[in-house]
Amino acid sequence: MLTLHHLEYSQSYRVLWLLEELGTEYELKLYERDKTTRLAPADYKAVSPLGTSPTITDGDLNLAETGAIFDYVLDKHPDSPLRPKADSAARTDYLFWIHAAQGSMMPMMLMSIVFQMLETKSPGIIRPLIKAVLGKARSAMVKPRMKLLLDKAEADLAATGWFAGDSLTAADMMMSYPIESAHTKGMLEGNYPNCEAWVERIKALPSYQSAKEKDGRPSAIFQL
Ligand SMILES: N[C@@H](CCC(=O)N[C@@H](CS)C(=O)NCC(=O)O)C(=O)O
Repeated sequence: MLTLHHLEYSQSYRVLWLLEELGTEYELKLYERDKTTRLAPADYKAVSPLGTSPTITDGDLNLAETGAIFDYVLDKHPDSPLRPKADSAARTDYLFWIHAAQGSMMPMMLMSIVFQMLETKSPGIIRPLIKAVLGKARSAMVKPRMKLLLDKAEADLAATGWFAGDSLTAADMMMSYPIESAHTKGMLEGNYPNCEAWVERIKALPSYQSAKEKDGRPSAIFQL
């Protein structure tokens, strides 16, 4: 049976949500973060090929990377509407957002976290210099790219309230981590009503709620 190795406070909740929405049978193994480093503990590192969460095992298979896990699970449910068919009208938007989530939004979020770490952990004497350099990188790259992505998300959600087609797909699930993170950071307030409404829409879904219950903790956004 498929086992989801789920690290607390991590983007692994998206896989949990996918499994709950599909109503498929699976086993859930919860792991706590290392109290000092906040990274995955040694037993998690041992089970995951990259040491990162999410990771699934299924018989001899051992698979990391959220996108790869989504495709593996969806391949086992070929008729699920969560992945619009190749010839459907929703397919292009589906492909765009499922890849933009991991390929464009998550890297910007990761850069923000790393910049923040560099600022807080750099020695006091050079901190003002580090802050000034990182501030420039933020203004030149991170903020404008995030704005373009959020503007497009806002425009695309206007049509149906979903990222691809007129119902929930795996693209919405993949986008949940970056958009909820932006929401938690106050980046949506005032400017992105469609994104804010979408956050409320996904939170109301029974599968999202049961995933959060199984997660057992509020998903802390922006952790490495
Ligand atoms: N691109 C990877 C990123 C995985 C990742 O960085 N996961 C974080 C949790 S949000 C993690 O495992 N952190 C703990 C660690 O690196 O030890 C994916 O989508 O699966």
